[in-house]
Amino acid sequence: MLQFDLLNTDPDSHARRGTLTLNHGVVQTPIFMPVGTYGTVKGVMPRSLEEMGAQIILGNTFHLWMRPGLDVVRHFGGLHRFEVWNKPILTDSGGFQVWSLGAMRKISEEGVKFASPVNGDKLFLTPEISMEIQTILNSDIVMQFDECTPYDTKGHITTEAEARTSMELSVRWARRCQAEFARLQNPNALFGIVQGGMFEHLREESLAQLVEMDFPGYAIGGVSVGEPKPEMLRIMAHTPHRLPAHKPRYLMGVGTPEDLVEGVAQGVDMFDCVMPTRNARNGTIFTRYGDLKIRNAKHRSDERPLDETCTCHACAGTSGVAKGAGGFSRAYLHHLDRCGEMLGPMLTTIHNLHYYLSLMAEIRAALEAGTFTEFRAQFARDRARGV
Ligand code: PRF
Ligand code: ZN
Repeated sequence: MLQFDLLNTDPDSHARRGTLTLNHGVVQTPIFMPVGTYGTVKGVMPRSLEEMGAQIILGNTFHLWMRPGLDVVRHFGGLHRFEVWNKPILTDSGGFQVWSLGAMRKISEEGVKFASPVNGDKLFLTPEISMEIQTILNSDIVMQFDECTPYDTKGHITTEAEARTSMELSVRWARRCQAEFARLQNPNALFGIVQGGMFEHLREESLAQLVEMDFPGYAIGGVSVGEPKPEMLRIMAHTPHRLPAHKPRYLMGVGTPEDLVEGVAQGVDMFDCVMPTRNARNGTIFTRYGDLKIRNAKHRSDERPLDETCTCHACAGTSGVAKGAGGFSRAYLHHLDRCGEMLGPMLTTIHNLHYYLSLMAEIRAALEAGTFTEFRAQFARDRARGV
């Protein structure tokens, strides 16, 4: 089940404010979805995710198929109870993850053959198997099995002919996914994924064929795969607003705070990216006033929080002792990082996710108030100010 209601649209851009009703709850859009590849958003407890306003999180078909395996997830009646997250879950199909394996795979019409990165076993993933796995996971949003067309392969930039062959395979796989999803009587929602590389006319062909199949929602794949930024922005400006207005649009694997604001302006409703979580673990912090690297020695004795306007556990404090005394200082987070203490990445992950989720909440508020244009200008000024 999936219902998408548009609350309002911005007259000066393609931005929309909506609600997405799924089997495990309602999601306010535009939304950012934290990534929980192995059934956990690394280092963050589900209750913290809820406290910071997460409404839907991701899981990965491929990883969960490897570990813990389908028998365990089936035993728990799906991923929600296993990972103790009762709100909506979206799972990626495995197409992108197999693509990330690089050399150890062979793609045919039928599917993808590859060696298990866990134990070397020979594995075969097909559109049908991806649908079976995602049905067992009981994800609220199931993604079609696709081939993510690379931007380049070892320096060879994908040609139009190669992008077409890949896009057409993804369309045929979309058809097989749709048939299998129906055969399995999956009660959730299946999204098609637009491919076509950096070629606008191929994107339009992909989109037209997927729209004909009448999916309840659509994703834009094959961006943020190593292409130069202007190329990504060109596809972001081209594809989203051409998708059906009354259905949700999901831009896969994007991006920076600037990319999210631009994506919303181009008509995107949903985003996911490892950037806030992965970068947090590497000590890169996103804030309203720009980004900072906590490893830098200049933070050694800096008493300020990461972001003075942030209300997250790291910046505003949570314990009785810290209350009123403010949150954790940059100096303390720098110290945790230098010592390799696990509280370091836990706090920076909470902060980065809180920032991304608050940014989306501010975008939604601006769309409701009819002030999205002003919001964009203020956002750009703030981010340029410096931390
Ligand atoms: N396809 C799938 N998952 C994805 C992508 C894709 O093209 C991308 C591209 N940025 C991220 N995740 N199935
Ligand atoms: Zn914070």
